[in-house]
Amino acid sequence: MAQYFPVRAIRYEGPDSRNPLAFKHYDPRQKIRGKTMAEHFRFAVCYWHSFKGLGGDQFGGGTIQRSYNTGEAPMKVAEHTMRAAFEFFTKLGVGYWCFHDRDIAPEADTLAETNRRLDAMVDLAEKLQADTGVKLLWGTSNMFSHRRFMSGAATNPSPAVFAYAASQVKKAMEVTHRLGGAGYVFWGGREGYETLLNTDMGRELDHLGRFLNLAVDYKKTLGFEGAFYIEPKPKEPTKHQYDSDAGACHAFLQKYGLMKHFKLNIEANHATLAGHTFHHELEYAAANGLLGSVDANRGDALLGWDTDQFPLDLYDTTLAMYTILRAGGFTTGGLNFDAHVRRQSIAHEDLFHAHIGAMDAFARGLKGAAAMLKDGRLAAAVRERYAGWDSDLGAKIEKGKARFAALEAYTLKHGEPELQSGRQEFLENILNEYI
Ligand code: XUL
Ligand code: CO
Repeated sequence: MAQYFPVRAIRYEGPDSRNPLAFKHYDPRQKIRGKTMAEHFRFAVCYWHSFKGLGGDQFGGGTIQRSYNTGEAPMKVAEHTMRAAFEFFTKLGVGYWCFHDRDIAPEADTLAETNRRLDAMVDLAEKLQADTGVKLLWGTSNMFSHRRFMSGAATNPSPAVFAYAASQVKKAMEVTHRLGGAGYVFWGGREGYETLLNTDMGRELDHLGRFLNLAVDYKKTLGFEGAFYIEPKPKEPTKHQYDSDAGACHAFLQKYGLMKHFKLNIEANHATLAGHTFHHELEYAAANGLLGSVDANRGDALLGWDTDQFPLDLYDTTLAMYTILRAGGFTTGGLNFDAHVRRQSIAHEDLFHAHIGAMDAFARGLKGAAAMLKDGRLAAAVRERYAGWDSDLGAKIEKGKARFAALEAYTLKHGEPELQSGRQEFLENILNEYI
C-alpha cells in the first residue's frame, strides 16, 4: 500500500516528552469527568484545508506539494487524496472527518456526471471508513466556489440556481447518510449580499427559510437521523452574510419554524469576525439550546480576515471547554479542525504538528475546565451574584407574579437598592490558576 505521510502513528508520551510528533497532553484514553478525552472531543480532521488546500492566497498560488497530487487524471488524484487523508486520520488517531461534496470528487460538466463521480468516491470512502474505523462527523455541500453561485445558492435571484442548489444538497445529504454521518452542516458562503442596491433582503431571507425547510422535509424522506447545523459567519466571501452570528441564526430559525430541527456549528474565527469572542458564541448557543458542534481554529488579532489558524490559545480552549462541559458535552457534534497550515509550512510533518498542537491545547483546556468545575469558586461567585433572584422579590418576578405596580410599591418602600461588586479581577485571577 502506498504511503503518503512517512511518519509513525502519533502516540501520547506525556508532558515531559520532547518528541514533536507525540501528544504531550492529549491522551485519548484518559478519563475526565467520567468520559475519555476521545469521547469528550470527538476530534475531526477537515478534508478541504488539510488535503485540498495547498497554501494559495490572494497574491499567489499554492506552495505546498503533496505526494498524492500526482498529476494524473482528476479522479485518479481524488483517489490518491482520499487514501492519503485516511492514512493521515489513522496516524493522527482521530475518530472523525468532515468534507464538502466537491472536496472529495471533482465537479464534471453536468450534474449527472458530477453525481456519478461523487458516488465513486463515496464507494471508496465507505470502504476506507470500514477499514480504519474512522467515522464521518458531518458532510456538507460547496455552494460557493462555482461561478453559478456567485450571487448565492438558496438566496440567488434566480430560482434555477435555487433548484440547482437543492439538487446538490439532496445528493450531499444522501451521501452523508450513506456514510453514516453524525451531522450535516449548512454554511451559507454566499448567502448574503455585496450591495443592498441590487438586493431584495426580505425575499432572499424567505427563500433561505424555504430552502432549509425543504432540507428538513427531505431529511425525513431519506430517514437521515443525524443533526442539522447552521454555521454562523458574518462576512467573507460576501460583505454581509445572513447567518452572521449565533443571535442572527437564532432569530432566523425561530422566524422560519426551524428551531426543532437545527443546532449551530460555532467556529472560533467566525465569532471574532463578528466582533464576538469564541466563548461568547458558545455561551449564547448553549443558553438557547443551540450548541451542536464546533469548528475549532483561531484568527489573528492583527489580520481582519478568516485566517483559519490552528487553535493554540489556552484561554480560548479552556473557556470553550468550560462552556461545553457545563452544557453537557457533545452528543452528535465534535471538534472539527477547520484550519490550515501557513503558506510556508510546506513539509508534511507541519500538518501533524498543527493538529498535535491543537489537540494538546484542547486537552489542556479540558483539564483546566474540569478543574475549574471541581473547584467550584467561579460557579459559586455567579450563584451568589444572582442570589437575589431566589429571594421573595426575585422569585415573584421570575414566576410572572409581580407586575409594575407591585414593583413600584416595593421600590417606594425599600428605597435605593444595595449594590455588590462584579469581582471581575478576582474571577480572572481564578481563571489564571487553571491556564
Ligand atoms: C468557511 C467555513 C466552511 C464551513 C463548511 O469559512 O468555515 O469551511 O465550515 O462549509
Ligand atoms: Co467552518
